[in-house]
Amino acid sequence: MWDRLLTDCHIATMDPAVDAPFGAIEDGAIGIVDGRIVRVGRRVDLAGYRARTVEPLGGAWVTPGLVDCHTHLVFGGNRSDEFEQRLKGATYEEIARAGGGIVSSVKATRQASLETLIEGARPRLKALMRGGVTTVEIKSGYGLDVETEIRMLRAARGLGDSEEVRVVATLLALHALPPEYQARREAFVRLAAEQMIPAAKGLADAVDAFAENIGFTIDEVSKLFDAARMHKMRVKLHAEQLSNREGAALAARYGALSADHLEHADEAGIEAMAGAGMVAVLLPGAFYALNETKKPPIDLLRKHKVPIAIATDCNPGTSPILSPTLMLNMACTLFRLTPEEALAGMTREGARALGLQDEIGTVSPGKAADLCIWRANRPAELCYWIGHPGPERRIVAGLDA
Ligand code: DI6
Ligand code: FE
Repeated sequence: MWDRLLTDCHIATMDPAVDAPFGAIEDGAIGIVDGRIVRVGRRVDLAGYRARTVEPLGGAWVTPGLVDCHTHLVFGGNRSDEFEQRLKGATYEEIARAGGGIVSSVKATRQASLETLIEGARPRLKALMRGGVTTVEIKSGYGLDVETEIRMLRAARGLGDSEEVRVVATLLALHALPPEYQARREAFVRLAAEQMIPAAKGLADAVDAFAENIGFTIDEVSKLFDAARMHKMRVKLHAEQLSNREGAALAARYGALSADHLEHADEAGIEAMAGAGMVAVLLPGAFYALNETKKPPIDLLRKHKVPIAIATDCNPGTSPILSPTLMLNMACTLFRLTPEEALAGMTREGARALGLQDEIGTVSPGKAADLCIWRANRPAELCYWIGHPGPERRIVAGLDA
């Protein structure tokens, strides 16, 4: 006897084994036991099974729960003042060099208690959940000292413990150089490698860095990644967002989960990513908010069959975005992804970018029952609306959330 049988629905399984656009099964049904999907198929084929509750969904579309695989959801304060400065003509890089940018969020974050960080982030998390998110990655990176980085990771964990959402926490150890290390870059990189990583072990699932002219050099990132490797932690990298530093190739050498942003990536970098089995995480919200014009090389990613994930990059500086479905739209409108590619980017490939591809990301037997139920006639509607209100219901681990 199954726990639940969802029936009278269409399913965008996003499972490549289902040979149809969106892996769609029309007029389908889903069996759930102990929080996991046990059977997915056509309604007529599942009609003989018994379940404690049988729920006809009135022709709704069911998708995997959305996966937001790149956010900086936890931070103190916000940066609406810099938004105004940018509107007057200042660039993101100029503001950063003048001591604003990431460093201004660092000041506010260091002053915030664990509770303030959690309660500040909760409404943002709830907005993402209303939009359909069932798994979210949250990075640290606004502490830039051991104590505050750990507090941020605890805040991420605290949010996961108190809300119906899976949280994956990432130590963003090299995000910006804090003011007290201005003339001592090497010492800061050592602090990150030798103290932050060991302290974050067990709390963070992966280690990240910002390879950029206003961030860190390839050599500095290598030192961090060497330490991550020593502590058996996976890595990922903010790469080629504002310029090409050959970060994608570096990440590939360390077997990274993903390289993220990639607007300025070249073919050599993309080839290296393909060879390492990495995911390209594209962040159309940051591209939009910074009014960028250089798009990530989508055709090269397709040519080399690098999986594409899409995420909000929710952060106070370059991507103050709280809507996952808006990212689906922007991935299509700004980056010319197909709706199927965009939805795969926030489900199957988002899961892959977190190393969770065997657990979540498609509606397939054996995976966790993380689902969204949408009142829609076609899956492309999820990408088509600007300002979509979100799914009618979310199910996390088989339970209504
Ligand atoms: N790239 C980004 O888009 C964010 N961090 C990063 O490395 C921006 C973070 C911020 O401006 O606060
Ligand atoms: Fe980011």
